Amino acid sequence: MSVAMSNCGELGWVSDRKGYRYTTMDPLTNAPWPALPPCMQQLATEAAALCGFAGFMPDACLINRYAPGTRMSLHQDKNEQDFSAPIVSVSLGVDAVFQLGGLQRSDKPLRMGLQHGDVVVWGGEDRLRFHGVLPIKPQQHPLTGADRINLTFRKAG
Ligand SMILES: O=C(O)CCC(=O)C(=O)O
Ligand SMILES: [Mn+2]
Repeated sequence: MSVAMSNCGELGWVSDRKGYRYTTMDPLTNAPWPALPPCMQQLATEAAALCGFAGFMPDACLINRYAPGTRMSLHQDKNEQDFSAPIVSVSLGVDAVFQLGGLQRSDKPLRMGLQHGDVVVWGGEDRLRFHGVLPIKPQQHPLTGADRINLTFRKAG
């Protein structure tokens, strides 16, 4: 079982039999991705600015849904055009353990507990750090049940 994904914003991250890429259209509906709600864009822009990345304007918001037992293995976000823009990641629902590694896959990652409402920003010299999420433990959250929702804001294009 893997993480379920959708998107909002101008560009969406798609991973399917044809590989992975950013697209302007949702391949399931053949329609553009829903617009990024202004309040969400504002949250991402303000969080980035608080961390020293003024003027961050995301054009992509990946929505990941983690059911119990699902994980995201260590990876780099490196399919965006411009690595000077940070990544802003918002956690909702049940708790998770985030792994923040180094610039080599073999670097030992730090483990950080993430709870509903937590926001993680990484950019600058840390933009290409490996990161991932350990398998989600069975638990309940009043808003999302057993699931974790993660919103990842990026400047992709
Ligand atoms: O779920 C998370 O906290 C991280 C998600 C992530 O790294 C990604 O979608 O590329
Ligand atoms: Mn990532």
